[in-house]
Amino acid sequence: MNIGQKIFRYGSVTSTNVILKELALEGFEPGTVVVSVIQTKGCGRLERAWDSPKGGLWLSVLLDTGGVQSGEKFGLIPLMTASAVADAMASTAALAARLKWPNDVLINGKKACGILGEILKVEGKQLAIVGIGLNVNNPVREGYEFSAVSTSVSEELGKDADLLELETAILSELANRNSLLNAGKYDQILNEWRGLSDTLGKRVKITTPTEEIEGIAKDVNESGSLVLERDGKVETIVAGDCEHFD
Ligand code: BT5
Repeated sequence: MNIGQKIFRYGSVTSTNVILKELALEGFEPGTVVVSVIQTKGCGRLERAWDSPKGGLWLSVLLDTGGVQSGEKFGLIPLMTASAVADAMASTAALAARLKWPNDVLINGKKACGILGEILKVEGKQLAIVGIGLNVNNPVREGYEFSAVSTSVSEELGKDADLLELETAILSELANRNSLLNAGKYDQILNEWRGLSDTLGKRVKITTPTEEIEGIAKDVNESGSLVLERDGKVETIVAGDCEHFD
């Protein structure tokens, strides 16, 4: 099934990722999409809350990852999804988005979109759910710890954007990259991400559940991990929160 051939649309759900997981377990095929006007319990990574008021694009996509040759390549899914969102924003809203490792899409240095990837097995089939939260016509709410470092498409454009047009473009860009992933064209995914990256070349601080690491972001490796240079030594980081220093 093509991505977006079956789209479930809701006014309100807890989390589109949670609903899509239920649908996947019921047997709905890869390519199925869940979109909701609001989420009452939108989630970020590490069970953090994702603010999801009306006006944003909150969606999840069930991906077939049957062609992926090894589990470590699943780290490429957030990267290819971020590139898909950036390309869709460029083509539909003429916005030049940049990417922050591992899962953020920035406009003018502020987070406009977060991505939540999850892997699941249904009847022996390896699938992935990718959740995309893009602030579109919802001005970022004030009073949150993220307010000052976040933005939305409408804030950057100075006018509202067409939600459906953005959604369609994102699904089509994601379908292209999912095909690359299943065909083993990992370099193409990585090179595109590198070209859109705002992280590479910068001094960064990475916070993991156990430590804080500062260094220069050198590259992403073939499994999407960040390659960092610290005190002349090279380290790879699989997951963490990244802060950019200028
Ligand atoms: C993410 O997590 O950035 C992943 C967000 C994924 C959301 C989508 S919406 C559709 C699908 N369904 C879901 O339930 N989730 C996915 P993380 O990197 O952990 O960032 C979370 C942090 O971003 C929070 O702790 C806040 O500081 C901040 N944040 C929360 N809501 C935000 C928003 N609307 N815009 C910008 N930043 C936000």
